[in-house]
Amino acid sequence: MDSGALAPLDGTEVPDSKGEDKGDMSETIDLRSDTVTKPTPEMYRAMAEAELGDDVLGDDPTVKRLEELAAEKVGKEAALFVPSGTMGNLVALMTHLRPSEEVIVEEQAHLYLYEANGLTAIAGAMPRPVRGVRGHLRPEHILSKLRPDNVHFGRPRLVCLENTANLAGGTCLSPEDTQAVCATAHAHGLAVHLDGARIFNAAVALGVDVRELTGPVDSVMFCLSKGLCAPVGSLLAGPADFLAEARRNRKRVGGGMRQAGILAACGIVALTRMVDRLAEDHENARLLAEGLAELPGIRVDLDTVETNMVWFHLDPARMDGEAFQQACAQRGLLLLHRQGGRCRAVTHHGVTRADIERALRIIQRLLWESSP
Ligand code: TLP
Repeated sequence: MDSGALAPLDGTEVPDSKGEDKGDMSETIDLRSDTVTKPTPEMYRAMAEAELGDDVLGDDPTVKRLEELAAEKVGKEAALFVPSGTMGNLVALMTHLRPSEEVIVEEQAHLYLYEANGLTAIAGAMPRPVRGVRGHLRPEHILSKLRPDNVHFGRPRLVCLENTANLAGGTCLSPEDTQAVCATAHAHGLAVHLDGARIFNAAVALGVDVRELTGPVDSVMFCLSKGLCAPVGSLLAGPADFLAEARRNRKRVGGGMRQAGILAACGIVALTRMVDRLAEDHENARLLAEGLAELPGIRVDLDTVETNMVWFHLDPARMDGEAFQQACAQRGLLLLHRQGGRCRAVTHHGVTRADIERALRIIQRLLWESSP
């Protein structure tokens, strides 16, 4: 990184704000999530030109093209366009499980903690959470949750993976580890669903074809509306008979859309044009993480910064997390404080290297001003 961007603070220096972090709010830097990305100009053109039909009647050619393209990209027989990642996961759970069956899931998984309990409330499943390694399940975690067949127990049916693992820092699960955990699950009669909301970030970071990460799983959900910049939409992919049933479950939860080709058109641009550039987001996240690691009162585990997320810890003795989030926002920097000083910043298409350098200056100055 540019060494001038962030001079070390020894407690006596006043960081050079160059005016950017005081009053110039013309450009807000939004690091709350990659979900804030807007459609690209090419997407707007694709929307305007999309051929449309009623997709619930099977008539929308653009949705069909997107579903075929998506299935091919992740190496599955079929795919289904759904409005959100949450619905994609929910429909997958409804299709894999009957009520009361058990799901082995990492204890910080998004579909366990951040999807309003659709897992239990709608799919009727029983979660069996287990702490993994940097957000990922290994074969031994699956084995630790298996119990002998007994009238007292529900039946284990499904393992859920998440790649990248959001709450663990955006960490990747490698092809080898995916293979190993799926082999163990399958050997014990369990299916595997992958929440691959950011699976293309993982593929780009690991330098592998995404099929190496999706091949071993039975179903995969991935999002178009995060780093890939589409305004709306996710895909659920898997075997054709599974997808036929999933289509019925999507209808059941109100996810049948009509002229959805207008959205699918953006999805086609997302999948064909926006994947390779994710590497830029990963570089910016690294720059941010390394800069933050130099600041007093902030801890970052640099080993977890593998993709476009930076989770960091702000020492509450230095500054309260909520106050930090608000003060950053007042200076034109949006990021998220979760709890207890745990904060998240996510890089994406709308954020440049210069934005990251400015973000670091804003935080540096804020911490300097709040120092005792
Ligand atoms: N995650 C959002 C928030 O819900 C936290 C974000 O800003 O990161 N799986 C994973 C791993 C996700 O991170 C998300 C969204 C989803 C599923 C759900 O996708 P959507 O928002 O499309 O329902």
